[in-house]
Amino acid sequence: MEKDHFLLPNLSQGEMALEICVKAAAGAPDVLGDCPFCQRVLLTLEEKKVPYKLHLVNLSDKPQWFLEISPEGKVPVVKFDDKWVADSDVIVGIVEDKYPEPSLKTPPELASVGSKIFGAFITFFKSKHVSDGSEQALVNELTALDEHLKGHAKDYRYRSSFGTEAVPSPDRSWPF
Ligand SMILES: N[C@@H](CCC(=O)N[C@@H](CS)C(=O)NCC(=O)O)C(=O)O
Repeated sequence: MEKDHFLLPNLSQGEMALEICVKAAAGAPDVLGDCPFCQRVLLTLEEKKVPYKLHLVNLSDKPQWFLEISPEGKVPVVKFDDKWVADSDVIVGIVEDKYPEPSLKTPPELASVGSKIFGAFITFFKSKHVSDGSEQALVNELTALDEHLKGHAKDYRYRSSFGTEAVPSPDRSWPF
């Protein structure tokens, strides 16, 4: 299933939309699936207004053309200069280099903010004992992030170019 997304009203002559393969929702081939890695890349493209062409891939029944461009069978993959590139971290890095404005780079001093949440969540999720402290550890990490966000509101909010609503930067709100 393919959809064209052209956020810019017109592509300038010779400008190509990036192609991106992302996860389709289970049982709904036309709907974007619940892959946070894909969503991170899409948010980055949206914020930078990079035009893209979306390929929604059914990960339960991967088509052969997809396995040829993504041998590990993972999404997202994005085509840069005729080469398919995997891994959201790598993709976002390339997008940042190619389309620097607006900058979504995480300042080094903020790189570790929220980085323990995912691990704490997994520990809590797998916990077999209510009183093993994993719930409190997760609450502590979430509270620390909340406090940080409250104290750094200006670093995380800016006026969206789509309107007046302030939205968080996708990269800086990424907790993994
Ligand atoms: N490290 C990769 C992880 C990508 C990943 O694990 N994607 C999942 C979907 S959320 C996937 O494609 N899984 C393959 C499958 O479900 O068969 C990234 O950051 O892009």
